[in-house]
Amino acid sequence: MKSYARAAVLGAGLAMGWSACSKHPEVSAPNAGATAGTAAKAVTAPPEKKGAEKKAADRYPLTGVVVSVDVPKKILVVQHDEIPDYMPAMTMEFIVSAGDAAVAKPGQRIRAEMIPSKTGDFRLEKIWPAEKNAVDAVAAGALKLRQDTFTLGKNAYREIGESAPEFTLYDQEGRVVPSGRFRGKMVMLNFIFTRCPVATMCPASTMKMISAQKQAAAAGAKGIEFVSITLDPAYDTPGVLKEYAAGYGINTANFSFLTGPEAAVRDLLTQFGVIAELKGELIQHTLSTILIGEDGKIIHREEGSAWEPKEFVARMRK
Ligand SMILES: [Cu+2]
Repeated sequence: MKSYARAAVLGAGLAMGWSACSKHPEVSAPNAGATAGTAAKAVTAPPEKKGAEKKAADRYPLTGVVVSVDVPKKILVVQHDEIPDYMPAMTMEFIVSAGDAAVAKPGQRIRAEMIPSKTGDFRLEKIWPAEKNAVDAVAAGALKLRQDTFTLGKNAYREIGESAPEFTLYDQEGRVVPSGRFRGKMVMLNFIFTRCPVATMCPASTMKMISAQKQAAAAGAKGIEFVSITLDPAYDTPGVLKEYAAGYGINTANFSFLTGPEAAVRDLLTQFGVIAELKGELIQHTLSTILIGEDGKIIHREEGSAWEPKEFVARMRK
C-alpha cells in the first residue's frame, strides 16, 4: 500500500515533467583542461587561470553581530569576529541583497559567507541567523526529524489520514517556526525553490498558492496558514525567501516561506512524498500540494501542477 502510494507520487511527477535547474554553470567543469578534450579546453579560463580561480573562489566564513542596517542602500554594518588568516575582528560595512537587508535586525547574531570584491568592497551572502537559542532549536528539530524518518524507514511516507511530520525551521524573516505553531489551524503546504527556472513548476505553484490564499480569504475561511518549504536550502536563506515573497507581492500575514538544515528538508521531502534530486548541477523535483487539518493530520493532497486552488479552499473551515 505504502510503496504503491509512493510509486503513484513518482509517476505523477514523471508524467508532468521534471523541473531542472542549472546551478552555477559558470563554475562547471573545473578539470576540463586536464581531460585533453579540445571542446572542453575552449571553455576554460584565460591564461591568468590560477589567480582568477583563486579570486572567484574567495569566500570566507564570517560570524558577527549586526550593528546597523541601511535598507535602501543594502548595507549592513557588522561587528564581526576574527576571520582566521585574513582579518582581525572589527566593525565594517558589507553589501548585501535587498532581501538580506530587509531581514537584518540590529543586535542579531549572524553567520554568513564574506566575499571580497575586486573594487575593495565586501559582500555577504548565505546569511543565516546564529543566535544560540535559534540554532539549537532548529538543530533539535532536525535531529528529531532524522530519528523519526529513520525509525519509520520504508513507512516514512505519510498518507492521507496520517499525521504530518513535526519540524522546526526558519521563516522568511529568520524567525524560528516550530510546526506546533500551526496546531489548531489548517495548513496548505508545498515545496518550491526560488531559482526554479521552469515557469510551469515552482513559479506556477506559487501563483496557485497565492490564488488559494485570496480565495480562502474571500470565502471567509478561518485559521488557514499557507506554507512553502524550500527544496534548495543551500541557496534559499531567509533573506532569499523574503525577496522571493516580496517579488510576488505576497501577503505574509498567513503565508510563510521556510528553510533550514539540508537534512531536515530532505526528511520532510521523504515524509511528504516529494522527490527532489540534485543531479550534477541540476535540481529535479516533483510537485505535491498538501492540506493538513487542525489536528495535524493530512486531509488532502494533489500531485503535479494541474490542481485547482478551489479544490483546497472547498475543504477549508469556513
Ligand atoms: Cu521547481
